[in-house]
Amino acid sequence: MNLSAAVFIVTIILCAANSALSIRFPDRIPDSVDGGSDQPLKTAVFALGSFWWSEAAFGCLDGVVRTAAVYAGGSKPNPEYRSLGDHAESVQIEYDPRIISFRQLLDIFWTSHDSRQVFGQGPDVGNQYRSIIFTNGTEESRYAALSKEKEQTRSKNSVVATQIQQLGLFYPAEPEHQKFELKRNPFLLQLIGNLAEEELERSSLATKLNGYAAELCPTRMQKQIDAKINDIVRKGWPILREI
Ligand code: MHO
Repeated sequence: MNLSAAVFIVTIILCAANSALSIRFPDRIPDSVDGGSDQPLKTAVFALGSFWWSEAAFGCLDGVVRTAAVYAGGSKPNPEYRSLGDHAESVQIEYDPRIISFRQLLDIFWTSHDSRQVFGQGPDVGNQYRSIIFTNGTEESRYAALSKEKEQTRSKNSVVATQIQQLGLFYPAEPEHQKFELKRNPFLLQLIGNLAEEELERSSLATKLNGYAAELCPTRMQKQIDAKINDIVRKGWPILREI
C-alpha cells in the first residue's frame, strides 16, 4: 500500500470515529451565506407567546440558521424582562431564503400558537404574550395580510387577534432567556461542549437542539437527533472514573 492510500484509509477511520463521538448534522448553509454578500441571510420577527417557546418552535426548521429571544413591538427603550413596557416577547429568526421562505415561516407561525387568544397565550396572561407578525417592507406585509385572511376563514367563530406591524426597534432579551429550553437540559449542553454564552447564542446547532429539547422539531428531524444521541450514549464516551 502506498502512502497516500494509507493516509486515505486513516482519514476515513478517523472521520468515522469522530462522527460516533460528536453530534453533527448536515450543515446545508454554504460558507458564503453567513456574511457573504451575494445571497445574505434574512431576518423575520414574530410574537406568539412566551419567547422560550417561540425560539424552540422555529429553531429546528431547515433553513433557520439561528434564533434569538427579543423584545419587539413596543416603544420603551431598553426593555427588561421585569419591565418590558409595551413590548411583546418575540423571536428573531435568521434564515436562508434559498431554503425556507417568509411564507413558510408564516405557516409555522400560525400552527405554533392560538392566534385567536386575546391578551395572552396558553396559560400566560398579559400584553407581552400578544400575537404579532412583524414585517419589513410591502411584500412581506402583503404575504402577512393574505395569510391572516386565510387563517380567519379557517376560524369561523372567533376573530384572529394577530396584529401585523412594521418592525421597529427591537432588543435582545437577557441571556437567561436565550435558548431557554436547551439550558434546561444539561446533558445536551454538555454534548455540544458547554459553549460559552456568546457562542451558544450564535450556534446553529444550539438553535436546533433548543427546538429538540422542547420536542418541537419536525418529526423527521426529532428522530434523526434522537438516533444520533442514542448512538453516542450506546457507544459510550470518554468518562473520567478516578483520579
Ligand atoms: N409560562 C412561562 C412564561 C415565561 S415567559 C418567558 C413561565 O413559566 O413563567 O414569559
